[in-house]
Amino acid sequence: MKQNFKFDKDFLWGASTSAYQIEGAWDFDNKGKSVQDVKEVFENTSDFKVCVDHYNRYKEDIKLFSEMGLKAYRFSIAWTRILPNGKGKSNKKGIDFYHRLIDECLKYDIIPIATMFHFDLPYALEKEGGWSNPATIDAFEEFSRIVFSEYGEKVPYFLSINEQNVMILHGNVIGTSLEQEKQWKGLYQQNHYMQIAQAKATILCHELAPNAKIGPAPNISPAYPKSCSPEDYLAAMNATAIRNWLYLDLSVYGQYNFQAWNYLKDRDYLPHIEDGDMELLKQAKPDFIAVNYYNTMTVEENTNKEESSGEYGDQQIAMAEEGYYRQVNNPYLKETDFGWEIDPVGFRVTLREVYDRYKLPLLISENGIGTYDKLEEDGTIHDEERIFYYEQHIAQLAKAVEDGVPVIGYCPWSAIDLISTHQGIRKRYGFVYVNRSDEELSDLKRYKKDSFYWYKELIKNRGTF
Ligand code: BGP
Repeated sequence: MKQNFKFDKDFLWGASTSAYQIEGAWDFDNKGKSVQDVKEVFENTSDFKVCVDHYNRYKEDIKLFSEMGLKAYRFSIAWTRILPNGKGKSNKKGIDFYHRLIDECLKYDIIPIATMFHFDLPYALEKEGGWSNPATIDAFEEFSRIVFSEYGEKVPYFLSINEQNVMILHGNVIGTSLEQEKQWKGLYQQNHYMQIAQAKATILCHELAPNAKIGPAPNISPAYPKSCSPEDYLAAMNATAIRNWLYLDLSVYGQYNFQAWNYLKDRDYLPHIEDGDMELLKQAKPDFIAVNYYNTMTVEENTNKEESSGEYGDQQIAMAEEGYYRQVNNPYLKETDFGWEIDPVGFRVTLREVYDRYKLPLLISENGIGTYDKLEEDGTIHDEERIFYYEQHIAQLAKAVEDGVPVIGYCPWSAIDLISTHQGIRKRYGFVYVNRSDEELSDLKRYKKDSFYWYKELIKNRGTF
């Protein structure tokens, strides 16, 4: 396979991680507990207490990223390191850690891209109602104020909230909906509050860190109709409105997508909206959209009353909605070992569709494949499946750029092995292998996978291969 299109010199070839999946040191240096620290992990998977110990080994890791040639590193800031209780007294040790991390990136000319909230709500706030309590909006504003005043001069790109749509639709799997909200109506209220919090942070960023840019980071999956029947096409429209545009229309245009709104109304899930909320949402103008892309959906008409998301807690949530859509497998697509459909062309489709709707520059904040990697006796890891996956996706990314989509950068998931949201460390994503398993911490030694050398070469050649 060949890819001849040369990306712009300034294109941000990067890689991503998130605090609770990589840092460990869950109770070091006054860090407060987050919902991720208290959640019950799935059977036979690691908890998030040590992860790959990046908190203590960030220097070694960033050195490796620099050796790989990364131009950008997307990480997340743990709210509970900055404000252990989610609000109130701040923690100097936590604030200093991210200064050190950012400075270490800058030392190697790696551009820091910071996500402000990546699934790790402070547990102290969760106990007071979490995102169901509007006071969490004020806490997020307080946290944002510290983030922008501390790091706003050094960090050129902030991502406000990671995958808000996944937190609403699959919060039971990633552990973001714990005790508080088990009902759809309540979840859509949370969604509204989170959007308000995000809008406030966006406005604040422009005020306090005028040189920085900020954008939301949803997970976008376009929907294909299973057949060319008009009913299936309509089902695809319903599915994308409910899964994607509900969120992005609020973040970018400050308005509820009318198709999603009709669904919320029909199901009696409409949120309560305070006076002034919609004006505030409109006032907040993101500078770009960060897109996490893994796969697409394929859907068909659904007239079966039995097939709906129903009660919260069912793992099938959002897979089917009677009267709207039913998700089905796509026979044209292969799957990863973990059952995720692989759709490189869908990546190009996604980028075109998102840009067409919102006309904002895009930053790919996640894309990648979870595999069972094997450390060989001689310290090598032959992850050709990952290389093949990236080749196919980068080729489509190049086509999207050629189509005219302005893409600022590509930060695949993940820079280094870390703990998956719910499938442990056996599901590896990194360019760097970390010697540990779900059962044993071992020595946590780092090894370069074949994909590490491959990505290095690709970056050097500005995306050609
Ligand atoms: C995204 C999340 C990441 C990450 C990735 C892979 O949804 O933003 O935190 O983990 O997906 O998913 P998983 O870890 O479930 O394999």
